[in-house]
Amino acid sequence: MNQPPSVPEHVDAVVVGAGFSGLYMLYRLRQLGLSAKVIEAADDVGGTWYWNRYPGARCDIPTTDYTFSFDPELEKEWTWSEKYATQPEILDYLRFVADRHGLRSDIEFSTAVTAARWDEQDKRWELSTSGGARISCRFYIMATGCLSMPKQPDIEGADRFAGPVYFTSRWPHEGVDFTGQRVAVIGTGSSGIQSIPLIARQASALTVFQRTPNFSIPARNGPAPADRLERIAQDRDAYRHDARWSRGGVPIEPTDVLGGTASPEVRRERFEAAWEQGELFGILNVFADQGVNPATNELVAEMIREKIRSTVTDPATAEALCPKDHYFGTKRPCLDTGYFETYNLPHVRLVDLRRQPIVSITEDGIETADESFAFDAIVYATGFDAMTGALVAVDVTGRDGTSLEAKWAGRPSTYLGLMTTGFPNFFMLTGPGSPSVLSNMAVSIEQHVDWVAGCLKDLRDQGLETIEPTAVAEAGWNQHVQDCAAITLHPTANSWYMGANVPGKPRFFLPYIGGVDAYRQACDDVAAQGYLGFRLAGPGGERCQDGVIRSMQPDVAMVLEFMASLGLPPMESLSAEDARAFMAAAAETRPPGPAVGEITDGVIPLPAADLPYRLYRPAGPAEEPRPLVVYFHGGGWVLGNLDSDDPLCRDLCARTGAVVVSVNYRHAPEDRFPAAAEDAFAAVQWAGANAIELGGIPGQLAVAGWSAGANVAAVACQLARDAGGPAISGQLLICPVVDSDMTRPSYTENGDGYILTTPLMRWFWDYYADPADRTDPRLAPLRGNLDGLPSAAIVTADFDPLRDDGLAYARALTEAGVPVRLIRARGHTHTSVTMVDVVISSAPVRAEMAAALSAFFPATEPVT
Ligand code: N01
Repeated sequence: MNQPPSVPEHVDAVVVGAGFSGLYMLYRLRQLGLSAKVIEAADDVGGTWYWNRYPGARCDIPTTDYTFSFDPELEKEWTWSEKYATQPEILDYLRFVADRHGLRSDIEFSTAVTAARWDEQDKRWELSTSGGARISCRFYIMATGCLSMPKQPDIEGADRFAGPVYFTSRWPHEGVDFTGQRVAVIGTGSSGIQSIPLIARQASALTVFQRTPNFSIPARNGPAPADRLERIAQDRDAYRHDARWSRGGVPIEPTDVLGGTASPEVRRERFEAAWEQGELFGILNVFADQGVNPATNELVAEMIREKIRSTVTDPATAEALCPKDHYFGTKRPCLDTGYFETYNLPHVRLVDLRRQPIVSITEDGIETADESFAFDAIVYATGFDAMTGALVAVDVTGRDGTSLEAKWAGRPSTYLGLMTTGFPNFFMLTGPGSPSVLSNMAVSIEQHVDWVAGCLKDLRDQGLETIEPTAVAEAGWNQHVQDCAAITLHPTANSWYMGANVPGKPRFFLPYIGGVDAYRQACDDVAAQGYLGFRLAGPGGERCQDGVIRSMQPDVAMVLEFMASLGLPPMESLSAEDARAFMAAAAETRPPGPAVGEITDGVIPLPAADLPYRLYRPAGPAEEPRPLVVYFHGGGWVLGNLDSDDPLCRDLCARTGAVVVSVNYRHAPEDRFPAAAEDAFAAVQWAGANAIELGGIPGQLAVAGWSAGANVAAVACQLARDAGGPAISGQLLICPVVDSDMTRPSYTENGDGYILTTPLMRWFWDYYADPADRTDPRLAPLRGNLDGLPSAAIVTADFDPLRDDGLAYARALTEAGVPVRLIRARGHTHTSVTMVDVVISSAPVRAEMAAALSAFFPATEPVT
């Protein structure tokens, strides 16, 4: 073995990998005038397209889109021959790009980087290569691809087979002739599904070992689609721009058709159109909610299963090929050419490993629980250690002597999928936490390379040498990546997106699912904000503007964007009447909330006024008494009624199993302070006195409310204590108003843009109460006597002007000795916590509210 030379070669940047990303990175580094070297393990360029040469290998994004856009001349000179080009053609393309830009001279082939160590003294990376060389560089850039580290066979006896063994991901360059052979293929992901029909053409007998059936649609390959070619020809720049600002990196119009509300005809029509089109983003866009709503997802899934059943003639084989254990799209769907038809051939057999698992690979074949099979060759199409495998394969040691592998042992952690704390000047192209594999890789690669190149230029221009994310920024981004995934069905699947295909790998959703467009915006925002969340240092000084680039829940952001797009006048510019009419119209269009056992309306007869109420009884025997919750709706003492908070009341009822009585108290301006407060207390007294008639358990009475409803609920608790009853078990205060002091920071930080605004709060106050009354504890319960109040659960939302009201009340109650459970609605607004079945990310917050309510009644079990 070569001894490492004592003096390392010095360059500005080393790029590992000469695939799509490495080639473009080199091009941009040269443009910046930086010295750069690419280290590539293969003996040619191509990356994934160099290695994956199995029969039938193609891309699954139309090649018109799966292409570089940085060089318009390149686009003129290269024409793709097919809609989905084959692996040899894509490899030729990458060779063409490398030659056209003279990139090869800076690429060292047949060499791997084996170790990389950050030298804190010199602020440089020192790399060791398989050839024994040492290279010192300022910037170390991994362009190693997301699906480049083959998963090792995890099957008993895998090394025992005496015949030839092939991996789709490391296919022999000279090809394989299976003519007349008995062949086994293990694995039915994209690689298996693409290669099986072609292997079947040669093999005398082909046996496919399937552990999980996969969704696949016909690719309908052929000439590049004429409409797309025309759009590109007409205005290439506009087309590429649209791709960059699309959700997936291919310009398509996202549908707003929901599966549940579309007619059967529309459903069928949309599905068949996507089926005919044969494109990944088409079949993922049949319905707007198929990625988040199980019922809608099942509509698409079942239509695909119907296609499988109508294609495969043997019903048992067809059924075994129908995916049923994961939602459509949560594992990468495949595009195929004659895959399901292949099972109609007499020499092709499917072995369902769920029914007869592999016991062992043997010397001459495969033994399952039921049978022994003899084979001449075995093909493994068993996938990759995706997204992290290639990164941790190199022994990368960061600033504190920590290895990347050790840092990521619990889970991969990145800022923007580009960098990771503790590893200065170390960039990952399309790393975990970026859209990467969920997008058109060509678009995502260019975006990453452009961002890194822009960053390196900014560093140089500002006399800075190092860049590294902060722990705060990185944790915030990791959280955002998981928040985006959590509102989808993706985390439910045992997919390689989740790291679930590799035994022992931590289970985390690896790519960023918020969209190429949203992601690009986040990266641009980070740079525009002086590299928010990065620590930068060098002769030009040291600076760090720490922070989190996205802390709002993604579906909350979507709702706000939608609201902004409507261009509505501010609520406070309307009359109370018009504002009520608007609220009523908005309530018409939202989902109803969960079903409950029974809903009845009634009237509470009070001396001052009859108050309408709505009673929600949970499912179960009507005669069985339940805890009782008196609920007060939100609306600033001006708006709201029994309908306005109906979904929330259903949700609380269904989750807690309590009887919920929602009371419509009197409103301003018709009835100003203290009408609402007095009504609330009177309603609680009435409920306490009529608990049995209402189906409640005497002595198990809680109050709850949202916003101004939480205000009157809190006031009712104080009045009940002063009056010596009724006994209240607990108070659930959701984003409460507790004080008239509007100088707390949240009124400024969150004063505008989150539906409830500071001006709107003023409008509410002015309608409800004279300034002279606003320190009265029946209006500002924070100013009241807090001793001896019932236990409280207080919900505060991060993006709520009232956030600090809730926090102040929680603090004050605690100081007064009242048990308080603080529920932080992370990333939420004042309204989003109540948006049942609209804002999916608010469901866990409501689950916590329900748990807190249930805990007020120790004898009852929460309904799960
Ligand atoms: O790998 P996979 P792939 N015993 O992980 C099975 C991209 N790609 O190479 O699902 C038995 O998807 C495993 O079963 P299960 C594309 O993004 C794109 O096919 O884990 N079976 C599964 O069926 C794709 O998603 C293109 O239960 C075992 C299969 O092997 C990604 O690469 C083409 C097993 C692996 O499927 C990976 O695709 C090719 C075991 N021990 C790839 N271990 C296109 O552009 C694993 N399996 C079209």
